[in-house]
Order: sequence, then C-alpha cells, then structure tokens
Amino acid sequence: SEAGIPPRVLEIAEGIRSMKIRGAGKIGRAAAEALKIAAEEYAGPRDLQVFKKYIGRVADILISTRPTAVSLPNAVMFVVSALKNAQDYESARSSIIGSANRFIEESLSAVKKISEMAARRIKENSIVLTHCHSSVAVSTITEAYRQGRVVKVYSTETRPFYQGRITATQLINNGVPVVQIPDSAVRYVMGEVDYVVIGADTVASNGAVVNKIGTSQVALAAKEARVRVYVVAESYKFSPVTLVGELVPIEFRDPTEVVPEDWLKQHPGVKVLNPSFDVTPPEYIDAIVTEIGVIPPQAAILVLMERLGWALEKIKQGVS
Ligand code: RUB
Repeated sequence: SEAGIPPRVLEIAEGIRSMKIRGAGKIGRAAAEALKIAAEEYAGPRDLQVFKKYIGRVADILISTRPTAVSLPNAVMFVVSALKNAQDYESARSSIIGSANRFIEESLSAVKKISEMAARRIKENSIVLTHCHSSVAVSTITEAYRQGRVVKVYSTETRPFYQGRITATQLINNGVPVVQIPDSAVRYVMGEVDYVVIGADTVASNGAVVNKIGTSQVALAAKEARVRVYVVAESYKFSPVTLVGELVPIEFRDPTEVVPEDWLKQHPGVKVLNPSFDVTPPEYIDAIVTEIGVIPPQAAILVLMERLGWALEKIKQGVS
C-alpha cells in the first residue's frame, strides 16, 4: 500500500514507470534518491521495526516499476543493506541516508572513470555508432571526441521510443558531429563504422548484455563487418542472480508505442509485440568497460565477485 509514503517518493516511482526517468544508471540513482527522501520524510513512530517495514515497502514499490535494468534492484539492495547493522531507529534512518548518498556519488564517479578508460581504447579519427540513449556511452563518446579520437557518430533513432533523439541532442550540445539514422540503416552504414559503443541495462554472469531492443541486431551487423563492440557499464549493472541460473526478465511495453491507438482500433486483427530489451550474447561483444577495469565479457563473473559480494551472500542464504 502507498499509505504514509511521501508524494515525492511516489513521484519518482511513477517517473521511472512512465520513463520520464530512464536509462539504467539514472534509474538506479533515482531509486537511491527516493529511499533517501523516504528516510528523511518518514513521519511514523520512532521504532526500528516499523521503520524497517516502511523502508521495505518503499523498496518494493521502486523495484516493481520496471523489470529489466538490474541497476534498480542493485541500487535498492545496496541502500537497504545499510539497515543490517542498525541498532535503533535513529541509526537506521541515518544509515539509509548515508548509503543512498554513497550510491549516488560512487555511481557518478564510476561513469566518469569508465568514460576515461573507454575513450582511450578508441583510435584517432574514428567513426562510432551508438544505439538508444546511454549516459555512459554519451559521456565516453564525448570524452573521445575531445581527445580527437572521434570524428563522427551515427546515432540510431531507436524506435519505438526514440531515445536516439536524446543521444543526438546531447552529443550535438557537446559539440560532437552526429548523424541520426533509422534503426534499419545500421547495416548500411556499418562498413564505415570503427566502433560500436553501447550501454547496458543488465550484464549476466556469462557476459551476455541486456540492452535496448535492437542492440543484438546492431552487434550482429558489427560482427559481420568486423567492427569492435564495446559495452560501457558500471558494476551495479551486473546481475548477481544470473549466477544461479536466473534469466533476465525482458520488459514488454504498450502496443500504442509502436502504432497509434486509432490505427490499432481500425485493424483489430493485427497483434503488436513491443519488447523493450534484447540479449546480446558474449561472443558479439569485444570488451565491457567497467569502473574496475576493462574485461572480456566472459569475465563478468569476476566483477560480480569483486563488487556484488554482499548480494551473493544473500543469494547463498536464500534470501531475495
Ligand atoms: C535505456 C538503455 C540504455 C541503458 C544504459 O533503455 O537501454 O542503453 O539503460 O543507459 P530505456 P545508461 O530508455 O528503456 O530505459 O548508460 O544511461 O545507464
């Protein structure tokens, strides 16, 4: 139930659900921010157990907004795990606020580190293709452009939600020459491209990358043309539960994102499928750049062990 939960917290949850807040990193940071606000604006009894239950409810509301990006449950688990050692209500409340701040800070510094590391892997005068809108990819490409490594960027429009327009706008505002192409033109331009740089919503323990629908098609065209594919992703986009065989849930969104409602009504026999993400197998990815280093996708398990040990402990104990 949403009773007693601050309106600003519910607003953030709704923002994630409606995609006003989108992109895996932003979603994770927004969830941490929501938990922080929830702790700050808590108005219930000053009782540890009651407060823990309340934070649990907020966590559930946030996690239920969108299913695919693991940055969301990872951010929530990171913040909430601060409750573990709290002896009383006061320390519980301040540890939620403290760990939310830490998540946000570390996330932003990871994005910066990754951009610097990934930019160095792009040779001078390169042409880069990116898909959807990834803040880490935009930041990497911008950094590489400033170092003279990128001369042109192909940005796919990314139907049906057109996140590619956000990418094109941000790149051009950063001074980066950008060419917007329809998704169907990816193979047509691939012969000219030197690198594909994309973000991730979730990285599985076998190195498979879940990202915006169409990413696997981009990777396929890149492999055919022998173009390198770099994934830029913070360690909290790695999914602990995939280690024990869980699949990454793929979000399906409303048909009206694909065709207008009127048209659907006029063509009642037509079914519409709108998967929001797809899976790119590790064989199609040359490297994943994380804040702890550049790894081949097959080494994803090392990132999980180094960074998400706390989550692995929980899995071992059978708690989710
Ligand atoms: C966004 C998307 C992005 C990743 C990474 O999907 O697939 O590539 O989330 O983004 P949606 P970032 O628009 O459906 O949220 O690098 O900003 O975390």
